[in-house]
Amino acid sequence: MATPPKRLRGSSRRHRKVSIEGNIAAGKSTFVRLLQASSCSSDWEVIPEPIGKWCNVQNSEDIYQELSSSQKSGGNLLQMLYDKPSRWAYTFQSYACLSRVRSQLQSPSAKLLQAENPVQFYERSVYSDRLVFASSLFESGDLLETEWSVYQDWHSWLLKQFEADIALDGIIYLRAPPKRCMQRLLHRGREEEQGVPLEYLEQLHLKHEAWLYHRNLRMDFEYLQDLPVLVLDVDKDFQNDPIKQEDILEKVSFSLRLL
Ligand code: UDP
Ligand code: D5M
Ligand code: MG
Repeated sequence: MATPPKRLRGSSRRHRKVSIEGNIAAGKSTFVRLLQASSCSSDWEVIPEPIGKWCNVQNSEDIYQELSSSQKSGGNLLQMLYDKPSRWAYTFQSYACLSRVRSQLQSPSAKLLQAENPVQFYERSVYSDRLVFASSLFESGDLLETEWSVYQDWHSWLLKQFEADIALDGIIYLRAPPKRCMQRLLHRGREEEQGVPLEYLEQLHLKHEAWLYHRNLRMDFEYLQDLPVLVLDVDKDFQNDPIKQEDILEKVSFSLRLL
C-alpha cells in the first residue's frame, strides 16, 4: 500500500475502509478472525461477508442472522447459483450487490467511534462482485450479454450515488494458488461448494491477479486504479503459525499507517 489514494470519502468520515479480497477459501475469514484477536482490535471493526443471507446459514454470533424474505421461504441462493448458474447468476449478483452496499454503508460501531485510528474491514466488496464474479459469469456464458449490460448499468449508477460513503481507502489481497484454495475449500466442507471445479477457482484467480497484482484490469471505477493494495502471500498456512501471523499483522499495521 505505497501510494495514498485519491480521497473520496465524505468530509464527515473519520474512519478508513479496507476491503479484504481473495479467491474462494483463500483464508479471508480466518484472516479477519486474526485481526479481531489482535492487540489493535480496539481500533478495528470487521464487517463479515453476508453469506448467511445467501445460503440460510444460521449462526447465533452472526450479525446478519436476521432472516431475509428469501430465507424465510427456504431459498438458498448460493446453492441455486452453483446448481444452475445460467438461471441464477443475475439474481445472485443483484442480491450480492444489495447486501454489499448495505454492508459498506454500515455506520461504525460506538466502540469504533472512540478509537484513535478507526478502520472498518470488509470481507470482499461491491468491486469484487463485479470485477471478479459477475465478469467471470459473463465470460462463461452464465450471464447473457443483455443481463451483463443491464447489471453494469445499474451497478455503475448505484455506486456513483453512494461513492463518497462506500469508497475504499485500501485493499488487502490474500494471494494463494488455486490448488491451495481448492484444498482449503474441501477442508472447509461448505455443502454448497462441493461441486466447484478447479477451473472456476483458476478463472477467479486470474481476475484477482489482473485486478490486484498486475493491476492491468480495465474498469469503470477510476479511483480504484490508484488505490493502495497490500498483497499478502497466504499459500503457506498462517492459521496455525504464530510467526507468520505476527508478520502479517505487522504488515497490516504498517500499511494502515500510510493510508
Ligand atoms: N485455512 C487453513 N490455513 C490457513 C487459512 C485457512 O487451513 O492458513 C482453512 C480454514 O480453516 C478453512 C479454509 O481454509 O477451513 C478456508 O478458509 P476461510 O474460510 O478463512 O477462507 P475464505 O473463503 O473466507 O477466504
Ligand atoms: O465464500 C463466499 C461464497 O460465495 C463462495 O462460494 C463464493 C461466493 N460468492 C461471493 N460473492 C459472489 C458473487 N458476487 N458472485 C458469485 N459468487 C459469489 P468465501 O470464499 O468464504 O468468501
Ligand atoms: Mg469467508
